[in-house]
Parts: sequence; structure tokens; C-alpha cells
Amino acid sequence: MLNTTLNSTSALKVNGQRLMQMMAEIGTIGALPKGGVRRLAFSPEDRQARHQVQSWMEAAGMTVTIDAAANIIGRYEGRFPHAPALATGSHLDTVPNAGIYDGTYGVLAGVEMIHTLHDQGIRLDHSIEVIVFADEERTMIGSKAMAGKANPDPNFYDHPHYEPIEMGLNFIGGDWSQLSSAQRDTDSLAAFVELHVEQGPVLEAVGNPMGLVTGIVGQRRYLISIDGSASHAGTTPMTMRQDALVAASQVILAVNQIGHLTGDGYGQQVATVGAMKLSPNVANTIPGRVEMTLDIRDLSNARLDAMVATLGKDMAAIADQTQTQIQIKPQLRNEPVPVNSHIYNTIAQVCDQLELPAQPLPSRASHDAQIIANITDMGMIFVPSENGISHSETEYTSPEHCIQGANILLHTLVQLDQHYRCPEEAAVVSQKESKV
Ligand code: HGY
Ligand code: MN
Ligand code: MN
Repeated sequence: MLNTTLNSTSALKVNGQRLMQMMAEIGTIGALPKGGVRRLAFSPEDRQARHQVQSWMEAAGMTVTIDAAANIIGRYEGRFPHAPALATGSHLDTVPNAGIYDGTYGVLAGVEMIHTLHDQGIRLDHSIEVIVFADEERTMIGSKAMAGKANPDPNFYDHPHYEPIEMGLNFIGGDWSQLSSAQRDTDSLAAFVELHVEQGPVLEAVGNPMGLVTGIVGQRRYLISIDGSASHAGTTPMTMRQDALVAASQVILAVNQIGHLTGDGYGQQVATVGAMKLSPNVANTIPGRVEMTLDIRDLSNARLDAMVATLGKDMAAIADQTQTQIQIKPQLRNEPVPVNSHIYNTIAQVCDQLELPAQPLPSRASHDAQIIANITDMGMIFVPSENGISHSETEYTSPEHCIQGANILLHTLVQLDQHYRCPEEAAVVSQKESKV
């Protein structure tokens, strides 16, 4: 049991002002002129934000360690320190033109939750960990390594636009050569709950309730390369061209078509070409090579398999018709994951106790939580995103919703602390009983 009576915790509230102050301060690291941030994984800004959060973790009464995958682990000891810990967390790295909430909000709400417990002298039975996962936006190497799902071959993570992953990881305190040591046993965590902004329009469309996440979509990311032949734009007849950009444009339309499939449960899947690079990229030369990314998502692996198969057939026909070579290289694969039903019900119950309306919905963004679900029970809490916008400088969530979400996280972990028994406690209780 808590070292204070349970009803005293029901009045517990995070220090909203301190939370929003941390949000504002961290938003100055990598700040962009229009109010967003750029803190690419493994960048100096990423490292600076990580250092800042580590000092806030220490000020909140946590001990801080960094594992070989460069995950920051802030730990607030419980009464039974050898029992599996309860955990929360998210990421600090961002897409190039990001808002200040994606990932960062979940990390800082976790730090604020511990600071509140520490201020009140409250120790739960379980230790609590707040985890900052490394590079969530591109490779998810932090959570994948912790879950034992990282590819041990660093070349798998190679990408023409990024430095080798070994260098990046080492730059922020990891050690690629020891990556496997970051893997956690399935009995080292009792549960993991991630708090995150919704990044979509669902909650706002129904009056901005809190989000009870039911599951997280499957996601597959690829690098598509198209090779034709670069030659003179003036002297090469149209009938003699192997134009990589013409082929790429047909591939982009084929991707868009699988995104619009209907029937057989289709209708919520998404398919995106988000980045493209062509060479030699000059006006008077026919493009010889195009590299582009493919990102597809759905709640069903079977539909994702079918989308990949359909696109493969389309690309073979396009390559034949344009006399180009088209290759597709997997970059990332996340399985669709349901949340743990007990954690889901606990979050719903806490929203009810806090008199906060709540709405079930799937997460159509990926999160570290779906990777950590490989090693422990997982749940997610969403707060609304204004206009459903994210991965944009105009991303916004109100302070009121940020603070409500942090209170839901706090009370969810307090209740899970009672649900997941500590083996050591069982030993203490049985000792007491035997003395009677
Ligand atoms: O792509 C995603 O869903 C996440 O923001 N990394
Ligand atoms: Mn995120
Ligand atoms: Mn993101």
C-alpha cells in the first residue's frame, strides 16, 4: 500500500504551472521562427534537450541512467525496489518542422508526475521509470533495442540523408557496440503507459474529450529507388528515354490509389510518399535516379500485406513500361498492437473519477508504446490536438488539456500500483501472517 492513505492521493494534482514552464523552456531548444522546433535525432539540439530533461529528472528526485541505445531512464524508487517498475515516457526528437508537443509532452508530464509525488513525500510500492526513447521519428532504435527488436546490423538503418546510426547514437550517449545490453527482460517492467497528443482530428470533432487509446496501427516504411538513365534533355527523343522521374510520378499515383482502396475493411488505411530526391536534378538533364520514401499504415497486417503486394505488381508494370529499374528496401516495421484491457479500463475509470469526458479511439500514429508492448502490458492516453494538426509548427494543445492529461497519467499509475502486486510485498505479508 502507499505510505499515505489512498484517499489522500485522490486529491493529488500535478503542478500545472511547472509543467507548462518546462514545456515552454524545452520549446526554446531548436526553436524555429514560426514557433515550432527542430530537434532531429542525434543532433546538437536533441542532445541539449536530453541534458535539460536529465537535470529536471534529478531535481524531481529521480536517479538517471542512459542505456546503450541512448534511452534516458529516470527512476523514482518505490517501497519494493526489486519489483518490476511501472513506466511511462516518450521521445524528445522531432521531425524537421515540428510542434512542441509531439513526444516532449509525454516526457515532461512524466517528470512532473514524479516531481509531484516527490514534493508530497509519496512513494508507491513500485518504482516508477520515466523513459526518453532515442530516435522515435526515424528508426525507433531506442524502444526497439529495449524490446529486443532492433536490427543488429547498423547498415539496415543506413539512409542517404542521415549519418551512420552508430555515430548518431554515440553522439547522444549510447554505445552501438553494446546495443544488445539495452534489452529489458519481460519481468523488469510491470506496465508502460504513454501519454501523447492525439496528432489527429478525432477528439476535437467530438468536443475534445480525453482519448482512451484502444490500439496502435501497424506501420511499414520503405525506401524506393528508381534507376533510369540520365541523358540530354534536348537531344534525347521522347521515345528513347528512361526517365526515372516519370516512373516515380506513376509510382506516387499508385501509392495514392492503395491509400484510397475501399471494401474488405479498407477505408482507414493511409499511404504516403513523404520525401523524394532526384538526380542529377538539373533542368537540361533527364532524371536518371529517384529515391523516395513510402509510409503505409493500417490496423490490420493482412491489409498491409495486400497493399504491399498490389503496389509491387504496379511497380513491376511501371518499370517495364518506362524501362527503369525499381527497388524497394524495408526501413521500419511496426506491428499493429491492441492496448492491455486492464490498463485501458483503469485509464477510463480515472477519467471518470476526475470527471473528464473520454472517448475510445485507435492511434493512427506510431509510438514507442507499441514497441514496448513486446515486453510488458501497455496503455496510452491521448489529449486533443487543435485542428488535428501535428508534425507541423502549428501543432497545439491547450495548457488545460496538457494538465488534465498529466493528472490522468498520475492517477492511472497510482491505481496500477495497487493492481500489479509486488512479489516482495507478498513475501512481507506472508512473513507477518506466519508470525501471528
Ligand atoms: O510517424 C509517426 O507516427 C510518429 O510520429 N513517429
Ligand atoms: Mn510522437
Ligand atoms: Mn512524431
